[in-house]
Formats: sequence, structure tokens, C-alpha cells
Amino acid sequence: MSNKPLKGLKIIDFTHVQAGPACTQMLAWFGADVIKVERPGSGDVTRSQLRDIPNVDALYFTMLNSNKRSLTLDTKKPEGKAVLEKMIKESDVLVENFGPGALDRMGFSWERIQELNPRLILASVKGFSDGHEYEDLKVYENVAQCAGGAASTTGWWKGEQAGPMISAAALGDTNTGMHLAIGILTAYIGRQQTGKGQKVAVAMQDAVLNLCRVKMRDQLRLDNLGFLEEYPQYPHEMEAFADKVTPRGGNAGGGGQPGWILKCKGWQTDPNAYIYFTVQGHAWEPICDAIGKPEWKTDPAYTTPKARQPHIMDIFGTIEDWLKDKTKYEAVNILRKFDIPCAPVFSMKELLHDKSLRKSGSIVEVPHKERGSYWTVGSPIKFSDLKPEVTASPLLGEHTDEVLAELGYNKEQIAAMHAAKAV
Ligand code: CAO
Repeated sequence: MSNKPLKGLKIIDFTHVQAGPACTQMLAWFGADVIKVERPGSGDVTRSQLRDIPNVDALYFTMLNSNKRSLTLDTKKPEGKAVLEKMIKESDVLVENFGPGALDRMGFSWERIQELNPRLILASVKGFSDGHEYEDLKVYENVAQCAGGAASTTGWWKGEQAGPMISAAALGDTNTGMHLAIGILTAYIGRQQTGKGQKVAVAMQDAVLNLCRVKMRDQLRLDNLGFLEEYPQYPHEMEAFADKVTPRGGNAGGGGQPGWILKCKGWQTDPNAYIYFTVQGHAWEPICDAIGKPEWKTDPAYTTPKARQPHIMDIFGTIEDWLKDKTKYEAVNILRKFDIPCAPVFSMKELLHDKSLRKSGSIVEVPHKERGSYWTVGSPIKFSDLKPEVTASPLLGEHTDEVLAELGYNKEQIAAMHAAKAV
């Protein structure tokens, strides 16, 4: 049995969809007692969204709500409100990601929460921060990617595919939930010092922006320099910098190491027969040896990053030529011997069946009462003394009576709540 550091931490999980649930799921993996509060009858909307098996909880729900308990509660009914009040008095954290003002309208403003339990940490996700000119907007993933700078800096700058582009990675949702988890744990440590809870808020726009830090760096450099030397537009399409707005850089490396996605054997039929190849400055000589171009090691047109940059795409073209009779796996197996930072482009199918990921617990199979079992993404954080064990997501209201009993309600009171449809 591994140690569970968050054991004893009681969390009211008043979250839905992805941003909030991702946060509380992670805390549950690490031992917190997470009670998901859901609307009677329907629950979290993701239970029924994009179902793959009729009448059972959708993967969207099961993959974001493992290790939790489920309590159904209509918090707009007086009986439901009373239960939530009791929970607030007895818990450490309340996490919510409702639309702006919803918690206040329900009667649980920050002031009221502090009256009920000054030790409680209230953790919220909203689209925009408090006081922001867009604070009233409801926000989903892609909206946040647009608002936080990811969309304007992702994708192609010319051709038919030109235009802002959304990432498939949940930069707005799960990423915001991860930021919130850091905020909650910080407030929890703070409470150990002060005895007081506090309100922790993460706006999805801010969480996306935090991941776009290097693009803000580029904007500041562009303001000063008028061009960005590591972008594929440099130096042949300088007009891309004319308006001094950070352009989209396709698959270019975001730092001082140029990189690109390169075609491997079979790319014509396999949409993922590619590798990412990085030209790390000090690895230039090994690269020349690896790709059979030893003459580039001494040719002044190639020896320094500055000399290479104007024709970096031609260099990538030569590397692609070398790759054309090698699968992505064969290519990486050669390049790894030369210490070149690279990896295959893995499809979701490959990742799902990846032996290393299954061995490390990054992909896990979880038994489920109604589905049989499901595969999910396990904890990306690894500890020496904690092996997170992923357990099934709860059925809707599976723990309602159990949680109410723990709160001190007797059988008759629980039956009355059922009769009033408050739970
Ligand atoms: N009992 C009674 N009422 C409940 C309840 C319960 N257990 N749970 C929720 N409700 C009520 C809320 O109080 C709210 O009521 P009012 O608006 O009438 O006051 C109502 O349900 C709707 O809540 P909502 O605004 O959160 O839901 P929505 O589906 O309209 O919006 C979303 C969804 C995600 C756009 C919105 O919640 C939001 O902007 N959240 C903040 C940002 C966020 O987290 N977005 C990411 C979601 S993950 O992709």
C-alpha cells in the first residue's frame, strides 16, 4: 500500500465538463476524498455526451471522474442547500466551474462561504478573471485557446490552411484544472500557517496565456527587432513581420533550436509517418554524420546556426530525403545513437497500446460496474512513494445515501430528501 499524501483532505467537487473535473480527479488520485455533487436525474452533462455504449456513462465522464464519489443534490431546493451548507462546514475545499455568478445566485457567495467555514478553500475556474471586461462570458476549451493567444500563434501563415488554429490538447480545460490544483495545494499549505481558507481562481484565458509565454516573448522581441530569426518566414518572407504581430510558425521549434516535422517512409498512406527533428546547435556534427553529410561539418554555409538559418528548410528537405526509406521508428533508432532530440509522431491508437505507457501507469485499465472496463490516461506525475491507483468513476448518485449518512442524516431524513427530489 503506497502512502496517499492527500488522505483526509475533503473536497466538494461541484464541477462539470472538463476543466474542474480534471483538477479534482488528480487530487483524488493522490488520496483526497472527492465528493462530486451533481444535479439529480441528469448529473454532469458529460455522462451522456458522445456515448459509445447506450445508457452507460460516456468515456468523456469516466475518464475525468475516476476515484470520486457521487452525491446527487439539487442545490436550488432548501433541503439541498442545507446539505451543501453542512458539507461546506465539514470540508476543506470546494471546487466549482459554473458559469459566472452561478454560485452567488445559488446563495453561496464567497462571503457566505466564509461565514459557514472560514477554513474552507474556494477554488473556481472561469473563462476570464474577476473584473476582466469579458468576465460575464461563458467559456469552453476552444474559446479559451482563442482568448489566451494559442490560436493566433498556432497553424499556418499562408496557403489554404492559413488562419488561427486550435490545438487538440486541452490547453483551456485540463490545463486550467492543473493550474487550479497547484493553487488549491498552495492555499492548503497557506492554511496550515494561518488557519484561514482563501479563494483561489484560475481563468482559462490566463492558463492558456501562461502556456503561451514564449509567444509573448516573441512579441516583445518582434517589437524590438522587427523580425524573428527562428520563424520559417525568416529571411525569405519578411513581409510576415511587417505588422509586428507574432505570426504563426507552422511546426517550427519555439526556442533557439530549429525543428520541424519530417516525412518518413510511408507518409503517403500513413497520416502519422513522421518524426519531429531538432537541430540542436551542439549536435550539428553528429547530425551531419547521422544523415551522411560529413562535408557539412566544415562548410561555412552550415557550421553555425546563423549560417544555417537562411536555408534551414532546405536542410530539412535533405534530411527528409535521408528519411524516405526509413520508418519513423527506424529513423529514431538511428538518430538516438547520435543524441539528436527527436521522436516519432504517435497516433492515439499507438499511445493507447504503448507498452511503456501501460507499464508506467500513464495508460491504465479500470474496471467499471456498467461498462465492464475502460482504458484511461493515468497520472502523469510519478512519485517514489505513491503509486496512484485509478478506480472507477462513480455512477450517478452512487454514494448519495452513504455521504448523507456520513453527514449525520438518519434513514428517515434521507428518505424525506429522496421524496422531495432534493437528492
Ligand atoms: N442543483 C441545482 N442547480 C444546479 C446544480 C445542482 N446540483 N448544478 C448546477 N446548477 C445550475 C447552476 O446553478 C446554474 O444556474 P443559474 O445559471 O440558473 O444560476 C445552471 O445550473 C447552469 O450552470 P452553468 O452556467 O455552469 O452551465 P452551462 O451549461 O450553461 O454552461 C459552461 C457551461 C462550461 C459554459 C459554464 O459552466 C462556464 O462558463 N464555466 C466556467 C468556465 C469553465 O469551466 N469552462 C470549461 C468547461 S469544461 O470544457
